[in-house]
Amino acid sequence: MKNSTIAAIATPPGSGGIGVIKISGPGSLPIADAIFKRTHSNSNHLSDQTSLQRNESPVSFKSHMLYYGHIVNPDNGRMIDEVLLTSMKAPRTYTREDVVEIQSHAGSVGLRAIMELVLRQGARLAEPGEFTKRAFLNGRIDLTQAEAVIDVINAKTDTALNMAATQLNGQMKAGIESMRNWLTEILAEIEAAIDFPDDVGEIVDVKKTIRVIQQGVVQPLNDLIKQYDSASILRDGIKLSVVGRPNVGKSSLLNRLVQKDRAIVTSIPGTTRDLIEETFNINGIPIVITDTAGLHETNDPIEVIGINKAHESIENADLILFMIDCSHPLTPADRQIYEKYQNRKMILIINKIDLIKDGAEFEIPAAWKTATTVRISVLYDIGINDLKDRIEHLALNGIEYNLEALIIPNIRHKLALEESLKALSAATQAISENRPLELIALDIKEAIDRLGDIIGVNVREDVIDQIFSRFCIGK
Ligand SMILES: Nc1nc2c(ncn2[C@@H]2O[C@H](COP(=O)(O)OP(=O)(O)OP(=O)(O)O)[C@@H](O)[C@H]2O)c(=O)[nH]1
Ligand SMILES: [Mg+2]
Repeated sequence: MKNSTIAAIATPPGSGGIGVIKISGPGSLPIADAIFKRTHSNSNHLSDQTSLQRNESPVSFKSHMLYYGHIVNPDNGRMIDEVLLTSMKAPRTYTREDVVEIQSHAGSVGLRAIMELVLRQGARLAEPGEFTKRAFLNGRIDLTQAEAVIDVINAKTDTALNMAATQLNGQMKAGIESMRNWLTEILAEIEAAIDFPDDVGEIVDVKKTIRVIQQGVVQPLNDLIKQYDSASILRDGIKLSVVGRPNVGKSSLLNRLVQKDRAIVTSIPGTTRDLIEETFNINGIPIVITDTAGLHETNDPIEVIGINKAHESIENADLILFMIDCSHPLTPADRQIYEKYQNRKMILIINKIDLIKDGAEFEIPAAWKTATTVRISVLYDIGINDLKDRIEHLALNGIEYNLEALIIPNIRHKLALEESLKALSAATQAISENRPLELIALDIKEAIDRLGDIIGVNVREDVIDQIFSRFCIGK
C-alpha cells in the first residue's frame, strides 16, 4: 500500500476559482512528466528565472516551486487545460513522499479529465484521508495531529479552530509523550529489579516511584479528563430543539437567533411542518438549533408527520426551548408539552411580552416555577441576550474552562486516558502493598500502551481505519 501512488481532486465539487489535484507516492513525478508540458509565457511565468532553461520537466523542477504550463494527453497530444504545477520532493512534504499538485481551472469536467490522465499513468484514486494517513504512517505526525486535521476542517467556531490548531501543533502529543517517558523510566527500573532481585531496595525507591507516578502522570491525566468533561462542548456543541404549540413564535425565534430569515413566519397556526435545522454560536459554543412543527391535537396528515418529527428532534436534543405565548391563556396543548418534557433539561420561554399591558404579569402554574424561565419578545428583540446567557449557562453546566489551555481530548482519547489511569491506580496500590514486581510491571506497561494508543504507537489497524474514514477524499 505504502509504495502505491495515490491521487485525488482536493478541492470541493462545484465552481470556484481553481481546482487542485494532488498526487503522492513514488510515481508522482514521472506521472507529472508524462502529462505536463512547460510553457514559456513571459506574462504568466511564475518560476525562478535562473532555472528557466535547465528545468524542463517536473522530475527536474526545483522542489516547492510553481511552474506554468499545460496538461497534455500524451497519447494524442491534445491539450486539456492551462495549469500551475508544483513538484515537492520527499521528505519535506505533507505525506513525506514525493508530491505533485496541479492547480487547474476549477470546472469539474476539466478536473476529471486531468484525473483520468493521472490514473491512466499509474496512480490510483486515494481513499478518504489517505494523504493524512500516509503522513501518520510515515511518521510526520502522530494520531492526535491527524485527528486535528479533520477538526480544523470541521471547525464551526473560532474556539473550535483554536483547539484544533493547538492539537495540530502537537501539544497533546507532547503531553502524552512526557507521561509515557516518566512511566518508561519507572518500568526500566522495575525490570532491572526483577533481573537483580538482591538489589531491589537500591534500584526501586518506592516513595519516589509513587510520587513520580502521581505528579508526572496521574495529575496530568486527571487534568486532561477534566478538560474533556468541561470543554468537549466547545468542540462538539449542543443541540437545541424549539418546541411549543402552534403560533407561539418558535420560527421567529430561530430566525432571530441565527440572524436570517430561515423559517417561514406567518400568523397562521401550523405554518411550520418540517424540521428546520440551523447552526450558530453563543460565545464560541457551537449550537445546532431545530425549529419544529407546533405540537397539538390534529388530524391533518401533514401536520401529524411534522409533529412526529418534532418529537424525534426533542428526543435527540441536549436542551429544550419550550415556548409559550403570554398574549393568550395557557392551553391544554401547552400543559401537555410541559408535562411530557418536564424532566428534561429545559428553558421555559414566555414570548410576546410586548402584548402584555403595562403592570400586568403573566402567571405561570405554580408547578412550573422550578423551570429556568425567560420572558422575551422576539418581535421587538427584548430578552434575547438574557436567553442566550441562560443557554450558555445550562450548556456549560456551571463548568469553567480555560481558553488559554485548550488541549481538549476527544472521546477516543478520554477512554484511553481513563484506562491508563485505572492501570496506574492498580500499579500504585500494588507498589504500596509490596506485591510482586512482575505484576506492577504489567500494570505500568498497560498504562504506557493505553497512552500509546492516543498518539498511535502500535495502535490497531481498525482504530486507524476508523479515524481516517471520517476524512474527505483529497485530504
Ligand atoms: N407581538 C408579537 N408577535 C410575535 C412575537 N413573536 C412572534 N410573533 C408573531 O406570531 C406569529 C407566529 O409566529 P411564528 O414564528 O410563525 O410561530 P410558530 O410558533 O413558528 O408557529 P407554527 O409554525 O405555526 O407552529 C407571527 O405572526 C409572528 O410575527 C412577539 O414577540 N410579539
Ligand atoms: Mg413555525
